[in-house]
Amino acid sequence: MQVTMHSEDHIGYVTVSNPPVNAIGQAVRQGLLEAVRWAERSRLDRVIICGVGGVFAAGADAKEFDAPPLEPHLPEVLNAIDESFVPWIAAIEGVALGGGAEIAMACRMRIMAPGARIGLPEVTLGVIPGAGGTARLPRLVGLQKAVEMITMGKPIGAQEACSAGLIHAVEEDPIEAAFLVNSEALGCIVPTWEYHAPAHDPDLLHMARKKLQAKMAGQEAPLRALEVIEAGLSLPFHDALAQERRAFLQLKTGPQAKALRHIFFAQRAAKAPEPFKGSSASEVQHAVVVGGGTMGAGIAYALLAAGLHVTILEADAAGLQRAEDNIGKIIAASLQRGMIDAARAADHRSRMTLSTQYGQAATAQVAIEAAFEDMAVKHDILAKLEAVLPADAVLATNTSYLDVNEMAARLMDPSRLIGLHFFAPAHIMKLLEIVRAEKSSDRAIALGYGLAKRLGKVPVLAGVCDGFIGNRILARYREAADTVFMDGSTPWEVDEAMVEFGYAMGPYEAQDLSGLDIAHANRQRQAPTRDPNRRYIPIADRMIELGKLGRKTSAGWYRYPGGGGKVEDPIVADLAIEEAHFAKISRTDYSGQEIRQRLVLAMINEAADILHAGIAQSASDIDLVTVFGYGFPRWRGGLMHYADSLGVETIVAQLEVLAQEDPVAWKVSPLLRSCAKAGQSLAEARPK
Ligand code: 3H9
Repeated sequence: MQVTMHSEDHIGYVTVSNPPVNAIGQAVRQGLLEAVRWAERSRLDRVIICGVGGVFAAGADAKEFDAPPLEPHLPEVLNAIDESFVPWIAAIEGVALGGGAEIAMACRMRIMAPGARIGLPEVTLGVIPGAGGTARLPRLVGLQKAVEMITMGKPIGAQEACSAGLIHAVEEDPIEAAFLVNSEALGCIVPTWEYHAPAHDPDLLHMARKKLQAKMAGQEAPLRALEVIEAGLSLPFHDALAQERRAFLQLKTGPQAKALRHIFFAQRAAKAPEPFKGSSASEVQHAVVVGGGTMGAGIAYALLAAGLHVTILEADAAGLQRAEDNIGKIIAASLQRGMIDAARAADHRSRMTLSTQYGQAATAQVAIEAAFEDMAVKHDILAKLEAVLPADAVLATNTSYLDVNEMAARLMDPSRLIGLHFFAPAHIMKLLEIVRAEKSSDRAIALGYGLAKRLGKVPVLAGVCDGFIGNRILARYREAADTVFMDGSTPWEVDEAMVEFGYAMGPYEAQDLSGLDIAHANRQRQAPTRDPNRRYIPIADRMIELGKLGRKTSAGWYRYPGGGGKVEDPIVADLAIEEAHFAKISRTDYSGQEIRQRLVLAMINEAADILHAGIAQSASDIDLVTVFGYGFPRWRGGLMHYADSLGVETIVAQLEVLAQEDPVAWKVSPLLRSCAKAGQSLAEARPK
């Protein structure tokens, strides 16, 4: 039974029981409808509805969204609650999200526990509220707040909900408080559907539309939600519901909703697979981070925030000072943004030790090396760590590109080394690539997964290769961008094309942010092993000669006069013209569509090779990497999901056309070919 009911002294208690989050599927809807009839038949004074497990309800069961909707539909269930002569009170603990919030809004009264959250996050799943949210919320909180909550999808806390008029009270024990509500007072509250809709406000709606067009470009649901709210203002309540429902059903089966559901469930499925389950990471009390630069400081902060004792090792006093400053800046920024309070900041500091003495690492259960990308430096650090840490402690390297097998080979016990590849800023970015070297033990990998869980990261297992999963795809993306640039475009045209695709910024602006010197160092490292038949684009090297290293030098692919906003730089555009001239290339004009096609195909082709070689375990892992580490638009579902939406056969055909231009760069991945031949999607493909 997913909805249970009982009564005591004319008060009905209805409990939604579908753990862990009380998602509202068909059985819950049916149970609620029966509860309405039961309460009316029993002539109850009131019904108090809550959820089991300290959660009210996380919304409609998104697992049902791929199938046609089954009766009873949530809008009719909620109308029955709203229109019933027995008043319902929502006693909200944990979360009331999406359909959960819509149930609460159909109740006559809402009481929330102090730590609970309520919201309509449907747009984050590519849909809009489909059970009256766009009609009931504006009636309860006014147009401005409703537009903000529905189009941005961000839940709010109990106090804010109370101030906004969405709920009636904040109480430690909402069920007890609902029991104590005076019957007469309850009887005076007007059912939500009888409230008047707020007045139409063209200026407010215009501003909201402009904001969404800028902030959520490309995404259908937020703008659609706005249209539905607006149209609903001038319609009778039930007509407003009907037009909302039509839009919800249409979006639910559309590509963006499918893509967002895919990422939602892929993220939740990113857990330790069988041999790596049962990690001892929960026992990790003390972690070591070697190197307090930007990366090391971010990692250290993430570990501190997870409650660990953290020792940061640096080479000398200057290094220690830099580490302290870097971590201090993160703590200050977290304080400023209200993410932590002063007590928590003090607690973080109390668990942090800065030292140049490796002896301080002697009690640690895990050490993460986050030093300079130089193999000799890494060997030296890992050897020192191995000498002082307990024999069963796990060693990890945060290298972005270097060979983890080579690092392991110098250790006395290579099985204890794994890669833990964090992404900058490491305390914020969700992705964690767990790199399995040839000799990494299952136990060490399991600890990586366990640590990811404690840190709230999305773990993805990667094999050893240059750049692992993410940076290897990134290298191909940049190579394709440079080729397009040299052969006819400008960096700003390339960036614009990719922003139109859905990236927050294009490859050139992003590189300006991270610094051109890092990619340069990589190119130099790769030079001896580079395929001599592969075309090499020298423009980025010219940028280094000119001292254009990105934002840090106020000039990179763009200029940043006075450290401010970006400005196109004709000198940079001229570099491509010069290099094309030297290489005797006649340049072509690429359309935005052609640019996008080349850059995205290059990534898909490389990702297919990565999957084929077993560097990634599944297409869905690559989706997580691209979305959570590299800004691939979430609403496209990640790189491989997007590829499947294009169709593998189409991709192969398009790559074959490009291969006529350059058979080396556009050599079709064998995995793509075999999938096309077998009529298989990339989601179904597994490493060879
Ligand atoms: C909607 O409501 C539409 C309506 O307007 C109209 C209807 C007509 N469905 O995240 P967690 C699963 S749209 C199915 O790891 P947490 C999740 O997959 C919906 N399953 O826990 C996982 O399963 P597993 C609007 C769901 O504590 C387990 O629950 N609502 C759903 O970190 C635990 O989840 C939303 O968008 C769902 N709706 O976070 C809210 N939600 O154990 C979406 C969760 O097998 N949910 N699961 O891996 C969330 O934001 C978070 O899950 C929540 C808990 C904050 C609730």
